[in-house]
Amino acid sequence: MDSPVEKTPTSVYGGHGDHPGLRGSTTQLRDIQKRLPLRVLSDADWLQWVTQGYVVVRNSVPQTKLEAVVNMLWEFQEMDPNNPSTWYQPQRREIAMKELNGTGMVEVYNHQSLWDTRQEQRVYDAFVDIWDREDLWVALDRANLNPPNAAARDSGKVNGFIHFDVDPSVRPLPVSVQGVLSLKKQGGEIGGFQCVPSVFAEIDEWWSKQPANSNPFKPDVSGHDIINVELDAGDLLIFNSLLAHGVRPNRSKDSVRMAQYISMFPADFENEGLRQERLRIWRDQAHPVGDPFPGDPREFERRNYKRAKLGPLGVKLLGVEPWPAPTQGSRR
Ligand SMILES: O=C(O)CCC(=O)C(=O)O
Ligand SMILES: [Fe+2]
Repeated sequence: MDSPVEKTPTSVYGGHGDHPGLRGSTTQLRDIQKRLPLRVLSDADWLQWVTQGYVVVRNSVPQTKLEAVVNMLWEFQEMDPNNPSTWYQPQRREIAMKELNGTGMVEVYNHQSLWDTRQEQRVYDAFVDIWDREDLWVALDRANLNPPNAAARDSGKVNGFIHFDVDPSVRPLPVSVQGVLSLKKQGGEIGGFQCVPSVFAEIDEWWSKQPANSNPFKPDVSGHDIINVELDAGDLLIFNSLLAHGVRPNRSKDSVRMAQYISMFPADFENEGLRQERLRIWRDQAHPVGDPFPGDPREFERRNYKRAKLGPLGVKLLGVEPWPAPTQGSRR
Protein backbone atom coordinates (compact mmCIF):
# COMPACT_ATOMS: atom_id res chain seq x y z
CA MET A 1 0.00 0.00 0.00
CA ASP A 2 1.68 3.23 -1.10
CA SER A 3 -0.37 5.74 0.77
CA PRO A 4 -1.82 5.10 4.20
CA VAL A 5 -5.12 6.72 3.47
CA GLU A 6 -5.34 5.48 -0.06
CA LYS A 7 -9.01 4.87 -0.69
CA THR A 8 -10.20 1.93 -2.66
CA PRO A 9 -11.35 3.68 -5.82
CA THR A 10 -15.13 3.66 -5.93
CA SER A 11 -14.76 1.97 -9.27
CA VAL A 12 -17.17 0.61 -11.81
CA TYR A 13 -17.96 -1.98 -9.16
CA GLY A 14 -19.21 0.58 -6.63
CA GLY A 15 -18.09 0.67 -3.01
CA HIS A 16 -16.14 -2.39 -2.00
CA GLY A 17 -13.62 -3.59 0.56
CA ASP A 18 -9.84 -3.76 0.46
CA HIS A 19 -8.99 -5.96 3.39
CA PRO A 20 -5.29 -5.77 4.37
CA GLY A 21 -3.17 -8.80 3.59
CA LEU A 22 0.31 -9.74 2.52
CA ARG A 23 1.21 -7.57 -0.47
CA GLY A 24 3.22 -9.10 -3.27
CA SER A 25 3.08 -12.64 -1.96
CA THR A 26 2.38 -15.49 -4.29
CA THR A 27 2.19 -18.31 -1.74
CA GLN A 28 -1.47 -18.90 -1.05
CA LEU A 29 -2.37 -19.44 2.61
CA ARG A 30 -3.81 -22.84 1.85
CA ASP A 31 -0.47 -23.87 0.26
CA ILE A 32 1.73 -22.95 3.24
CA GLN A 33 4.05 -25.75 4.30
CA LYS A 34 4.09 -25.22 8.06
CA ARG A 35 7.43 -24.52 9.72
CA LEU A 36 6.21 -23.37 13.13
CA PRO A 37 4.39 -25.93 15.28
CA LEU A 38 0.64 -25.38 15.57
CA ARG A 39 -0.22 -23.55 18.81
CA VAL A 40 -4.00 -23.52 18.84
CA LEU A 41 -5.30 -25.30 15.74
CA SER A 42 -5.41 -29.10 15.60
CA ASP A 43 -4.35 -31.02 12.49
CA ALA A 44 -8.05 -31.50 11.72
CA ASP A 45 -8.57 -27.72 12.03
CA TRP A 46 -5.73 -27.14 9.58
CA LEU A 47 -7.30 -29.54 7.10
CA GLN A 48 -10.64 -27.75 7.47
CA TRP A 49 -8.86 -24.40 6.96
CA VAL A 50 -7.13 -25.40 3.72
CA THR A 51 -10.14 -27.17 2.23
CA GLN A 52 -13.14 -25.11 3.39
CA GLY A 53 -11.49 -21.70 3.73
CA TYR A 54 -12.46 -21.18 7.37
CA VAL A 55 -11.79 -22.57 10.82
CA VAL A 56 -13.41 -22.04 14.23
CA VAL A 57 -11.25 -21.55 17.32
CA ARG A 58 -13.53 -22.40 20.23
CA ASN A 59 -13.29 -20.47 23.52
CA SER A 60 -10.73 -18.05 22.20
CA VAL A 61 -11.54 -15.28 24.68
CA PRO A 62 -12.67 -15.52 28.35
CA GLN A 63 -16.26 -14.64 29.23
CA THR A 64 -15.40 -11.48 31.20
CA LYS A 65 -13.66 -9.95 28.19
CA LEU A 66 -16.60 -10.82 25.93
CA GLU A 67 -19.00 -9.21 28.38
CA ALA A 68 -16.94 -6.03 28.39
CA VAL A 69 -17.36 -5.75 24.60
CA VAL A 70 -21.07 -6.60 24.77
CA ASN A 71 -21.73 -3.94 27.43
CA MET A 72 -19.75 -1.36 25.50
CA LEU A 73 -21.69 -2.08 22.28
CA TRP A 74 -25.07 -1.51 23.93
CA GLU A 75 -23.84 1.72 25.45
CA PHE A 76 -22.21 2.87 22.22
CA GLN A 77 -25.40 2.22 20.25
CA GLU A 78 -27.47 3.96 22.93
CA MET A 79 -29.63 0.86 23.20
CA ASP A 80 -31.01 -0.95 26.24
CA PRO A 81 -30.50 -4.74 26.09
CA ASN A 82 -33.67 -5.19 28.15
CA ASN A 83 -35.85 -2.94 26.04
CA PRO A 84 -36.28 -4.06 22.41
CA SER A 85 -38.07 -0.82 21.56
CA THR A 86 -34.64 0.88 21.74
CA TRP A 87 -33.02 -1.55 19.27
CA TYR A 88 -34.25 -0.05 16.03
CA GLN A 89 -32.62 3.32 15.55
CA PRO A 90 -31.79 4.63 12.10
CA GLN A 91 -28.25 3.93 10.92
CA ARG A 92 -26.26 7.08 11.63
CA ARG A 93 -24.36 7.25 8.37
CA GLU A 94 -24.74 5.56 4.98
CA ILE A 95 -22.05 2.95 4.15
CA ALA A 96 -20.50 3.33 0.67
CA MET A 97 -20.10 -0.45 0.56
CA LYS A 98 -23.82 -0.74 0.12
CA GLU A 99 -24.46 -4.35 1.07
CA LEU A 100 -23.39 -3.57 4.64
CA ASN A 101 -26.21 -1.06 5.16
CA GLY A 102 -28.81 -2.44 7.56
CA THR A 103 -26.64 -5.34 8.73
CA GLY A 104 -25.90 -3.95 12.20
CA MET A 105 -22.38 -2.59 11.72
CA VAL A 106 -21.19 -0.64 14.78
CA GLU A 107 -18.76 2.21 14.09
CA VAL A 108 -16.47 1.62 17.06
CA TYR A 109 -12.80 0.73 16.56
CA ASN A 110 -10.61 1.60 19.53
CA HIS A 111 -12.37 0.90 22.82
CA GLN A 112 -10.30 -0.78 25.54
CA SER A 113 -12.55 -3.85 25.44
CA LEU A 114 -11.86 -4.29 21.70
CA TRP A 115 -8.13 -4.02 22.33
CA ASP A 116 -8.35 -6.53 25.21
CA THR A 117 -9.75 -9.22 22.92
CA ARG A 118 -7.24 -8.36 20.19
CA GLN A 119 -4.44 -8.84 22.72
CA GLU A 120 -5.72 -12.20 23.96
CA GLN A 121 -2.87 -14.69 23.57
CA ARG A 122 -5.06 -17.47 22.14
CA VAL A 123 -6.41 -15.13 19.49
CA TYR A 124 -2.93 -14.03 18.46
CA ASP A 125 -1.64 -17.63 18.52
CA ALA A 126 -4.43 -18.71 16.17
CA PHE A 127 -3.32 -16.12 13.62
CA VAL A 128 0.33 -17.20 14.07
CA ASP A 129 -0.86 -20.69 13.13
CA ILE A 130 -2.60 -19.38 10.02
CA TRP A 131 0.27 -17.17 8.77
CA ASP A 132 3.12 -19.39 10.03
CA ARG A 133 4.89 -16.27 11.31
CA GLU A 134 4.86 -14.22 14.50
CA ASP A 135 5.25 -10.66 13.21
CA LEU A 136 1.61 -9.67 12.84
CA TRP A 137 -0.45 -6.49 12.92
CA VAL A 138 -4.11 -6.49 13.91
CA ALA A 139 -6.62 -4.94 11.52
CA LEU A 140 -8.35 -1.91 13.08
CA ASP A 141 -11.88 -3.13 12.66
CA ARG A 142 -15.30 -2.71 14.23
CA ALA A 143 -18.15 -4.77 15.62
CA ASN A 144 -21.68 -5.87 14.84
CA LEU A 145 -24.95 -5.69 16.78
CA ASN A 146 -27.76 -7.04 14.65
CA PRO A 147 -31.21 -7.14 16.28
CA PRO A 148 -34.03 -9.39 15.05
CA ASN A 149 -35.29 -8.41 11.61
CA ALA A 150 -39.07 -8.80 11.58
CA ALA A 151 -39.29 -8.20 7.81
CA ALA A 152 -36.86 -11.06 7.09
CA ARG A 153 -38.74 -13.26 9.55
CA ASP A 154 -42.13 -12.53 8.01
CA SER A 155 -40.96 -12.90 4.43
CA GLY A 156 -39.06 -16.11 5.14
CA LYS A 157 -35.92 -14.55 3.59
CA VAL A 158 -33.07 -16.72 4.76
CA ASN A 159 -29.86 -15.68 3.01
CA GLY A 160 -28.35 -12.23 3.15
CA PHE A 161 -25.64 -10.75 0.96
CA ILE A 162 -22.57 -12.62 -0.31
CA HIS A 163 -19.41 -10.69 -1.22
CA PHE A 164 -15.63 -10.60 -1.25
CA ASP A 165 -13.56 -7.94 0.55
CA VAL A 166 -10.65 -8.58 -1.84
CA ASP A 167 -10.66 -8.87 -5.62
CA PRO A 168 -10.75 -12.56 -6.64
CA SER A 169 -10.21 -11.66 -10.30
CA VAL A 170 -6.58 -10.48 -9.91
CA ARG A 171 -3.66 -12.84 -10.40
CA PRO A 172 -1.79 -13.72 -8.33
CA LEU A 173 -4.79 -14.00 -6.01
CA PRO A 174 -4.75 -11.75 -2.93
CA VAL A 175 -3.39 -13.30 0.28
CA SER A 176 -5.50 -12.19 3.22
CA VAL A 177 -7.51 -13.46 6.19
CA GLN A 178 -10.49 -12.10 8.09
CA GLY A 179 -12.07 -13.06 11.39
CA VAL A 180 -15.24 -12.85 13.43
CA LEU A 181 -15.26 -13.21 17.21
CA SER A 182 -18.75 -14.26 18.26
CA LEU A 183 -19.89 -12.41 21.39
CA LYS A 184 -23.14 -14.37 21.71
CA LYS A 185 -24.54 -17.55 20.26
CA GLN A 186 -25.22 -17.21 16.54
CA GLY A 187 -26.51 -19.50 13.81
CA GLY A 188 -29.96 -20.94 13.13
CA GLU A 189 -32.61 -18.22 13.20
CA ILE A 190 -30.09 -15.72 14.60
CA GLY A 191 -28.16 -15.87 11.33
CA GLY A 192 -24.77 -14.16 11.33
CA PHE A 193 -21.73 -15.24 9.32
CA GLN A 194 -22.57 -17.21 6.17
CA CYS A 195 -20.19 -18.43 3.48
CA VAL A 196 -19.76 -20.53 0.34
CA PRO A 197 -16.97 -23.10 0.86
CA SER A 198 -17.55 -24.86 -2.47
CA VAL A 199 -16.58 -21.70 -4.38
CA PHE A 200 -13.44 -21.35 -2.26
CA ALA A 201 -12.45 -24.91 -3.11
CA GLU A 202 -12.43 -24.17 -6.84
CA ILE A 203 -11.99 -20.43 -7.02
CA ASP A 204 -9.88 -20.35 -10.19
CA GLU A 205 -12.24 -22.58 -12.11
CA TRP A 206 -15.33 -20.80 -10.76
CA TRP A 207 -13.97 -17.36 -11.75
CA SER A 208 -12.95 -18.56 -15.22
CA LYS A 209 -16.60 -19.52 -15.84
CA GLN A 210 -18.07 -16.15 -14.83
CA PRO A 211 -19.39 -14.00 -17.68
CA ALA A 212 -17.22 -11.12 -18.88
CA ASN A 213 -17.84 -7.90 -16.91
CA SER A 214 -18.98 -9.79 -13.80
CA ASN A 215 -18.41 -7.83 -10.62
CA PRO A 216 -15.77 -9.88 -8.78
CA PHE A 217 -16.75 -8.36 -5.43
CA LYS A 218 -20.40 -9.48 -5.77
CA PRO A 219 -20.11 -13.10 -6.83
CA ASP A 220 -22.87 -15.09 -8.41
CA VAL A 221 -22.89 -18.22 -6.25
CA SER A 222 -26.04 -19.78 -7.59
CA GLY A 223 -25.86 -23.54 -7.55
CA HIS A 224 -23.61 -23.49 -4.49
CA ASP A 225 -24.63 -24.13 -0.88
CA ILE A 226 -24.49 -21.16 1.47
CA ILE A 227 -23.45 -22.30 4.95
CA ASN A 228 -24.39 -20.45 8.14
CA VAL A 229 -21.81 -21.34 10.78
CA GLU A 230 -23.01 -22.02 14.36
CA LEU A 231 -20.88 -20.16 16.86
CA ASP A 232 -21.01 -19.81 20.64
CA ALA A 233 -19.89 -16.81 22.61
CA GLY A 234 -16.09 -16.75 22.55
CA ASP A 235 -15.68 -18.68 19.30
CA LEU A 236 -13.36 -17.04 16.78
CA LEU A 237 -14.05 -17.84 13.13
CA ILE A 238 -11.07 -17.16 10.88
CA PHE A 239 -11.67 -17.15 7.14
CA ASN A 240 -9.56 -16.86 4.04
CA SER A 241 -10.56 -13.67 2.17
CA LEU A 242 -11.02 -15.87 -0.92
CA LEU A 243 -14.06 -17.37 0.81
CA ALA A 244 -17.19 -15.60 -0.43
CA HIS A 245 -19.18 -14.62 2.64
CA GLY A 246 -21.75 -12.27 4.11
CA VAL A 247 -24.26 -11.75 6.89
CA ARG A 248 -27.41 -13.85 7.19
CA PRO A 249 -30.36 -11.82 8.51
CA ASN A 250 -31.46 -12.31 12.10
CA ARG A 251 -34.86 -14.01 11.86
CA SER A 252 -35.09 -14.81 15.59
CA LYS A 253 -37.78 -13.31 17.79
CA ASP A 254 -35.64 -11.80 20.49
CA SER A 255 -31.96 -12.81 20.18
CA VAL A 256 -29.42 -10.24 19.09
CA ARG A 257 -26.43 -11.21 16.95
CA MET A 258 -23.22 -9.67 18.32
CA ALA A 259 -19.68 -10.01 17.01
CA GLN A 260 -16.31 -8.27 16.87
CA TYR A 261 -14.25 -8.42 13.69
CA ILE A 262 -10.69 -9.47 14.52
CA SER A 263 -8.03 -10.34 12.00
CA MET A 264 -4.27 -10.13 11.73
CA PHE A 265 -1.86 -9.81 8.83
CA PRO A 266 1.93 -9.57 8.42
CA ALA A 267 3.32 -6.42 10.03
CA ASP A 268 4.64 -3.77 7.65
CA PHE A 269 6.72 -1.71 10.08
CA GLU A 270 8.84 -0.11 7.37
CA ASN A 271 5.73 1.33 5.73
CA GLU A 272 5.89 4.55 7.73
CA GLY A 273 2.81 6.09 6.15
CA LEU A 274 0.64 3.12 6.96
CA ARG A 275 2.14 2.79 10.44
CA GLN A 276 1.45 6.45 11.25
CA GLU A 277 -2.10 6.09 9.99
CA ARG A 278 -2.65 3.15 12.35
CA LEU A 279 -1.21 5.09 15.28
CA ARG A 280 -3.44 8.02 14.42
CA ILE A 281 -6.58 5.88 14.46
CA TRP A 282 -5.70 4.48 17.88
CA ARG A 283 -4.44 7.78 19.36
CA ASP A 284 -7.28 9.95 18.04
CA GLN A 285 -9.93 7.24 18.51
CA ALA A 286 -10.85 7.64 14.87
CA HIS A 287 -12.10 5.32 12.13
CA PRO A 288 -10.19 3.81 9.19
CA VAL A 289 -10.66 5.42 5.79
CA GLY A 290 -12.44 3.36 3.15
CA ASP A 291 -15.77 2.45 1.61
CA PRO A 292 -16.72 -0.09 4.29
CA PHE A 293 -16.10 2.35 7.17
CA PRO A 294 -18.27 5.49 7.33
CA GLY A 295 -17.28 6.44 10.88
CA ASP A 296 -19.52 7.71 13.64
CA PRO A 297 -20.92 11.24 13.22
CA ARG A 298 -21.26 11.56 17.02
CA GLU A 299 -17.55 10.73 17.58
CA PHE A 300 -18.81 8.81 20.57
CA GLU A 301 -15.51 7.03 21.22
CA ARG A 302 -13.41 10.12 21.36
CA ARG A 303 -15.92 11.98 23.47
CA ASN A 304 -16.74 9.27 25.98
CA TYR A 305 -13.89 6.81 26.29
CA LYS A 306 -10.22 6.99 27.25
CA ARG A 307 -7.58 6.04 24.72
CA ALA A 308 -7.01 2.26 24.97
CA LYS A 309 -3.95 1.09 26.91
CA LEU A 310 -1.79 -1.41 25.08
CA GLY A 311 0.25 -4.19 26.69
CA PRO A 312 3.49 -5.72 25.39
CA LEU A 313 1.61 -7.65 22.69
CA GLY A 314 -0.66 -4.72 21.80
CA VAL A 315 2.18 -2.30 21.06
CA LYS A 316 3.52 -4.74 18.48
CA LEU A 317 0.10 -5.62 17.07
CA LEU A 318 -0.59 -1.94 16.46
CA GLY A 319 2.89 -0.98 15.23
CA VAL A 320 4.16 1.22 18.08
CA GLU A 321 7.06 -1.18 18.49
CA PRO A 322 8.64 -3.48 15.91
CA TRP A 323 8.60 -7.23 16.20
CA PRO A 324 12.01 -8.68 17.11
CA ALA A 325 14.10 -10.31 14.42
CA PRO A 326 12.68 -13.66 13.30
CA THR A 327 13.27 -16.71 15.41
CA GLN A 328 14.70 -19.88 13.94
CA GLY A 329 12.21 -21.79 11.87
CA SER A 330 10.00 -18.79 11.21
CA ARG A 331 9.36 -17.87 7.62
CA ARG A 332 10.51 -14.24 7.78
O1 LIG B 1 -20.71 -10.21 10.05
C1 LIG B 1 -20.12 -11.14 9.47
O2 LIG B 1 -20.13 -12.27 9.95
C2 LIG B 1 -19.39 -10.93 8.18
C3 LIG B 1 -19.32 -9.51 7.81
C4 LIG B 1 -18.36 -9.28 6.69
O3 LIG B 1 -18.72 -9.21 5.56
C5 LIG B 1 -16.93 -9.19 6.97
O4 LIG B 1 -16.52 -9.40 8.12
O5 LIG B 1 -16.17 -8.92 6.04
FE1 LIG C 1 -16.99 -9.10 4.27
